[in-house]
Amino acid sequence: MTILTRRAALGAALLLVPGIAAAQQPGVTVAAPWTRAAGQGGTGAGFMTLHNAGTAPDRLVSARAAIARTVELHSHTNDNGVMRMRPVPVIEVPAGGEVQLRPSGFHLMLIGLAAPLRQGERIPVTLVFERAGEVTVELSVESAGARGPAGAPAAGGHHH
Ligand SMILES: [Cu+2]
Repeated sequence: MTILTRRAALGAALLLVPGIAAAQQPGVTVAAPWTRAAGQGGTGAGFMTLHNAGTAPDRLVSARAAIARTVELHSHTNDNGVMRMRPVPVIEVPAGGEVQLRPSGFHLMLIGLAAPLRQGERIPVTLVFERAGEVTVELSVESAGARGPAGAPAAGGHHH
């Protein structure tokens, strides 16, 4: 991958123009946020694609939702054949790139649901980015076994 070298080059470029970089940061956009039906008191998972049109990397540092007691950032790793979720402190969004939150990958974990997530509903969640600040999205609730958002293009597709 060339991301590390590109990051290094961008980092050097930003050092030359301190103060300007932040003002030029167009921020992060979110595509196809969705979740699965889940029961009251249980946990839900949030999935979406984070696009960073900016020239500097950004990081998702936290998230919150009125419907959940707490929202954690999780990764999903294959530990000798056993899939495990674990909290991560941040999710990196590369400059000029994107990161996907999806089943078996990074995701939001909505813990302690105050109400059920019912298919067809939309659940507001506020994402907090290091640079882009707060971005509120609505998770579209799909069926309990869904592998992706309804009506979305194939994985990797873009909404416009
Ligand atoms: Cu999780």
